[in-house]
Amino acid sequence: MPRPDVPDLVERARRGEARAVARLISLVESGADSDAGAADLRAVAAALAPHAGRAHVVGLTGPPGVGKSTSTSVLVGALRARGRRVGVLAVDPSSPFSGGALLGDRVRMGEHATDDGVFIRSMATRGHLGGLAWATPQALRVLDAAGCDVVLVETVGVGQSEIEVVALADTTVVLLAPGMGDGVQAAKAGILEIADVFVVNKADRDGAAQTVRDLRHMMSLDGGDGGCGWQRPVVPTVAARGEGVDELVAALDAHREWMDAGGERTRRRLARAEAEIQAITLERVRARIGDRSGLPRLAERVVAGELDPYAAADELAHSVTGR
Ligand SMILES: Nc1nc2c(ncn2[C@@H]2O[C@H](COP(=O)(O)OP(=O)(O)O)[C@@H](O)[C@H]2O)c(=O)[nH]1
Ligand SMILES: [Mg+2]
Repeated sequence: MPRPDVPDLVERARRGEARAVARLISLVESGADSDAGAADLRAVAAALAPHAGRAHVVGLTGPPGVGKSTSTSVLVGALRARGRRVGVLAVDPSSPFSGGALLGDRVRMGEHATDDGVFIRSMATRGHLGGLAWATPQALRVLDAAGCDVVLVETVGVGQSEIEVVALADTTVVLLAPGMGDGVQAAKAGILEIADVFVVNKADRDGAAQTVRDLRHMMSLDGGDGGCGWQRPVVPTVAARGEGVDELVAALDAHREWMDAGGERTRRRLARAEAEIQAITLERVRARIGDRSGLPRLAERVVAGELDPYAAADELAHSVTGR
């Protein structure tokens, strides 16, 4: 297969050409598949570097079924109505598919499919450990460079992905619904700390008002801001009917303004870049250990009592870094 002309693709993506955007995201997704894929990924990363950093990246997380996809879809509508260009990344670490959309999401997003101010993409990890960690930031850069004002990242709120969405987003929205992941459960799951904005979706259901009160009470106990100066709002919504979406957009805009005013957005981006560099480096070290280190021989010497594991680690580190 001929190698893609990456600078040309980036140029076309910057003009908003949907096919070029899709192709670039495919390239970063397949970066782990082969040496050629890795070379393309690096070429894309290099070509995008000067063009990213403008979009407001909003992560939406929460338990399955809480209404993340529905909320994402109504947010797209509300943001488009304000004239903003919107990107959507649906990130599902458990999905066996890649490149294609999750069917439900595609159906719901159908109304936006013909709007050239919207780019929608589903991503999966294909079981690659840490796959999300490197592919998703690059996909975000593609959407950013393509002129998206806002990029919405929907992540299944289970296990590590909650943490990963924080590493990706400028603003993290945690969705809860009455009867599933109420305030107390959420506190146990450690989901409260990561939120910049809370949404209590399914506000048409019994118990929603109580969940909103519980959360607001919890926020008031720690001053609401975890000492950082941002009062974390709790927004009730009925995403299925589009209710509360204007309040949610207002909360997202307010958070972005607060971040820009105090330098928080830059701090978060620096932390994110550090995490990304670290992930890439660790991945590289791991690959070298697998490829051509003397690990099996070192293990034999540890088992034989000739070497302790710390000394063995020193030798291994020396052999993989060349220092
Ligand atoms: N009653 C009610 N149902 C909703 C609301 N928002 C979404 N749903 C429904 O909840 C189900 C799960 O929604 P979905 O957006 O797929 O959740 P996700 O798994 O978090 O992405 C769907 O059947 C939605 O139609 C809401 O505000 N009220
Ligand atoms: Mg969903």
